[in-house]
Amino acid sequence: MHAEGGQRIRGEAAIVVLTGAGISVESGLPSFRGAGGLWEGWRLEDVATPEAFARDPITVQRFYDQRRRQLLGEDIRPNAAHLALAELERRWPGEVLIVTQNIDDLHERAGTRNLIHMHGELLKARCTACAAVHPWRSDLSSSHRCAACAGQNRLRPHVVWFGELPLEMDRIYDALAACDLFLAIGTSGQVYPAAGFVETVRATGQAHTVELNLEPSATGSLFAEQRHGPASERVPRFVAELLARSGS
Ligand code: BJW
Repeated sequence: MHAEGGQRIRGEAAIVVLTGAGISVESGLPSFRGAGGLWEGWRLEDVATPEAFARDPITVQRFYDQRRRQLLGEDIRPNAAHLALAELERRWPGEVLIVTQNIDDLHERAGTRNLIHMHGELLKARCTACAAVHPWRSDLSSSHRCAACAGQNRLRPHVVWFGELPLEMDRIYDALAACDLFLAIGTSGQVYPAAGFVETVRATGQAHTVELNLEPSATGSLFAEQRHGPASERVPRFVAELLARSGS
């Protein structure tokens, strides 16, 4: 760990970890941007905005149906990076909060408990009439009814599209203001407000900031420390260093 920031990180330190699509790539789920990314073959405006859903709900539902089926496939499981973060939460004496932009459930499957899905969850559906949120593991269609209000053709994926407010922002900003270590893992730094978290943390002047990503992200230069390489290698190594430091 970088000497300057690392020295401040003791066992009681509060840690906030932001994760993005890159942490799930080695589990078999594609990231959004770049070659082979999810947006290849789809136009962002056609699948990830409320306007797109209003205009063409069938196409949007199909995009999320495909991803839900993929996520529930037998070959998809948490990788060493998800497991290392769950171990960090179990063993670290201070507070550890994972804030994920991902809508998959791989952090939960790895055993993480203190978790915020700021962009929602693929395995849930939300009623556009009464706002009830339901667990959902199958395809979504206009024939489904909301179990709470019985409205038909009202269910949408429980995800946050462009132009919508991410979830639990008050809790996230409170945690960012109070943390001693901020880690960003597998995110391109192109989507706000998550891309701005590193600046929020730096404004407090307290926390050490670390980026763990395959390559430098759009906001990489704002971090005090950067380590590049695949998450399944970088994250377990970083967590092992932290745990060794705390004596846990
Ligand atoms: C690896 C790896 C490996 C690969 N190991 N690493 C102009 C300026 C600023 C903001 C705006 C603006 N115009 C509009 C906005 C706001 C807009 C925005 O940011 N737009 C940008 C495009 C400019 N944001 C919003 O609208 C948000 N809402 C909002 O701002 O509300 C107002 C507000 C105000 C104040 C406070 C709070 C709110 C909502 C954003 C919703 C984003 N939704 C999506 C879809 C969710 C559902 C779904 O999954 O389909 O969220 S878009 C998509 O991008 C998804 C992701 O969560 C998000 C971020 O992507 P991520 O995770 O970074 O993935 P990638 O693919 O981009 O990067 C992966 C990285 O991993 C890469 O760097 C790889 O190198 C790396 N990698 N393999 C380690 N093995």
